[in-house]
Amino acid sequence: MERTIDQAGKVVLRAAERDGIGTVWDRFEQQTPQCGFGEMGVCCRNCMQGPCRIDPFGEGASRGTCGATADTIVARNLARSIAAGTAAHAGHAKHLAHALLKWAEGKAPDYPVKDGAKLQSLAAKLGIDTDNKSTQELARAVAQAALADFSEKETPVAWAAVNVTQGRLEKFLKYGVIPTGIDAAISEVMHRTHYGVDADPINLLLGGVKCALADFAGCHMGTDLADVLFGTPQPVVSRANLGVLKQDAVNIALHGHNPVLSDVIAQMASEMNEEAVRAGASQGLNLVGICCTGNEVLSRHGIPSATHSVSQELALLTGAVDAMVVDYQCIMPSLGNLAECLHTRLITTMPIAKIPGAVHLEFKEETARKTAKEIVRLGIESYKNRGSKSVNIPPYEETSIAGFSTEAIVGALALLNKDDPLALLIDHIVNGNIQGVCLFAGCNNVRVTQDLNFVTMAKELARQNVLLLATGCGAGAFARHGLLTSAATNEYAGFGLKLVLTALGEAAGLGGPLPLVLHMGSCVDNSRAADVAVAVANKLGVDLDKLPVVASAPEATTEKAISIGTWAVAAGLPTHVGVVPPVIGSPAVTKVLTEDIRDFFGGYFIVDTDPVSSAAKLMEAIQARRKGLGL
Ligand code: SF4
Ligand code: MSK
Repeated sequence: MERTIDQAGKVVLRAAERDGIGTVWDRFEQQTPQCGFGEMGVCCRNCMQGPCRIDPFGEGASRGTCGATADTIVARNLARSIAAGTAAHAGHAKHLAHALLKWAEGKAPDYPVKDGAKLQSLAAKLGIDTDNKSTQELARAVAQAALADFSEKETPVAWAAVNVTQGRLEKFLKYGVIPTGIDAAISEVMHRTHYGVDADPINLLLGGVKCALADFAGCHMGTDLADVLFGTPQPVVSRANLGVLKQDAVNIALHGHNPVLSDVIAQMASEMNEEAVRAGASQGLNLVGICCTGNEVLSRHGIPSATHSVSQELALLTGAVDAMVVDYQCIMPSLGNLAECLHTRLITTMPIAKIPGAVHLEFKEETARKTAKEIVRLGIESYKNRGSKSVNIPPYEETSIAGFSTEAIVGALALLNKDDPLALLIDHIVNGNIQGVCLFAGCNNVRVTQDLNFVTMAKELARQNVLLLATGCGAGAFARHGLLTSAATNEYAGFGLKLVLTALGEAAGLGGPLPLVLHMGSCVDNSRAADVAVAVANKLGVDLDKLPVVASAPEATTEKAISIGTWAVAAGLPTHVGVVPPVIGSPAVTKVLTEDIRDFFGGYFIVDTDPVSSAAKLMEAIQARRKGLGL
């Protein structure tokens, strides 16, 4: 299997092979063949009588030592994955809530509210009285409301309840899946999957859905609070791929997730450029992004993205990265070894995420700018150590237009219909210029030729006039292949889609269409796509499960992707996954996820590893929804 279709990645991989340096792809090969029990989800380690494994072919054990069946074990494992994904998104959101609260209390002066209008509208949405309140008072009230959403309470998690349609909320209440605390939902999953608690697979799956809705709340809170603190993204033109690294610059890669760290470093960069030049870097300081941190700083500062997800090691292997600064999530431990072999300083910053081989510089909101300065200085020092060592920067980079927040999309629509922006989108869906909407999300996965599924599916769907949105490392895949550009719209969009994107792009002064794929941000920013769908549903007076809107994670990897996929299904969307998740050891659970769950929520999983037939299945789902609406 080819490792990647990305030209830049191929160049660095060839060099790594020549030099005998192993990467994620080599380590994956060493792992194969992987354990079939694990792959099918029928291995249980939830107590010390285990590990137990069920023979899915009926020739060996059909129950674990305690009597758990394959159905119970698969459902328990899935619920635990959702809880882990939720914990990650929720941890990210909680971190932002603390930063906002500390600023409101005068303890973190480096985090002034940047988008006061968003703070106002967010407070109003949460039912907080905004009259005669200063920005500090409102910030404190919103941060307290956010933190209150984590523990168990009598009422639903606010960020889940206020961000869905009334119909969805009623459905969630009916099935008992509305969470009453984000952390409480995570802890409930850990409790019910402990030895000897919940054994009913359907009940366990509903517990997983409840936790996934806590994940939705965490994602939405993460987006909202980041916008309040750092500004709501607006379209920005930048570049993407390893070619954005510069030979004669101090290259500092920002990797991980939370803008609490990366945005402050981005704010400091211009102040420290001279220092880099004085250290001998004629091109000064060059910040680049990796993974979702890359998406955050791209959307708000136009900082170019070097790479994402499965190819993160390749950035270091260019030899041009002087420092890589990380916070948490999706950071491969292998970066520590690589950094030790190169001149690169890998800098960890969070007490919960230390990596052997890295230097740890703890980042605290109270002293954010000071620590950011120290971090950048480490990068400058490291550049001096690079000396005359040769670098291998592949000459590949693409233009990428990002920053399509919900507000930016509505703003673009308002250029053509200022009184009723959404009506324009709905008209084009009704007249068929836009057949439907597909949100691409999630990571790259070493099991899939990097970017192949994303790119193939996007081209297939665009040709059939599907409006494409993207977040996370998926958006990065599109960036690497030039699909976040007007040129891509001209080349790949069907007639109707091109018509709409051209009218919008020209009204926005782009001199051409909007990009083929609208980059909405990082993985928490899937909430932005949900907001667009909820607004359209409310305007049409139908629930989300009636809309011709689908989602896809064609190269999913992380537990976060599992939680997002689950809330997308609960929101009523047909949701494609291009990697077989570890559930097929239970035909019953597999059937619930791909068929029966539709009777509960309207959404369902489509699992297909072939990008062409996957696109066809999503198109089929879109057509069925259109038919249901009488279109
Ligand atoms: Fe085995 Fe049951 Fe323990 Fe799981 S919980 S390891 S199935 S005995
Ligand atoms: S970083 S969760 S590899 S999208 Fe959000 Fe990328 Fe997936 Fe991590």
